[in-house]
Amino acid sequence: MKQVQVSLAGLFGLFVPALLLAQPLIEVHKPWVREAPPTSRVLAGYMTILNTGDEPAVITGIVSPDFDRTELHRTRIEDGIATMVAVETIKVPPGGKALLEPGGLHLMLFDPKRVLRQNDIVRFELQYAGTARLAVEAQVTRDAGDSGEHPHHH
Ligand SMILES: [Cu+2]
Repeated sequence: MKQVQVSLAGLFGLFVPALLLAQPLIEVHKPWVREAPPTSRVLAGYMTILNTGDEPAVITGIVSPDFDRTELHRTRIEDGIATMVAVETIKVPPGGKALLEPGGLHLMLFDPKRVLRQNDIVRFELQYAGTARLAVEAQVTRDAGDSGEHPHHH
């Protein structure tokens, strides 16, 4: 009897911390949206997504009040021609990062609900791990260097 109780306590001791760590921890660095002509119906967004947690993070998309529709895209170059394909998810391993940058992964932002000019702020929520969301503010700028930020190394 005594041995059973001890082993149950041992099980709980392992199980409870695992539950507490189950949520991935996501950070977004240098979010920006490329400035486009006022008549443009589609814009591109970029950022670095860091997973500082112990669990893999699966990014499933964004929701934004500033656009009718958004997708996750990847640019591919085949035979010297760049094409874009939609991707369902972006997976970020524990301790790893995903780079959303020109020529690679990016947010595709369709039908802006207002004219977005340089230095305007675009708001969106990054969706990951099923129901988790992270609020992000991205500056509209000509290129990443315009934001005056540099990558942080820790
Ligand atoms: Cu695209």
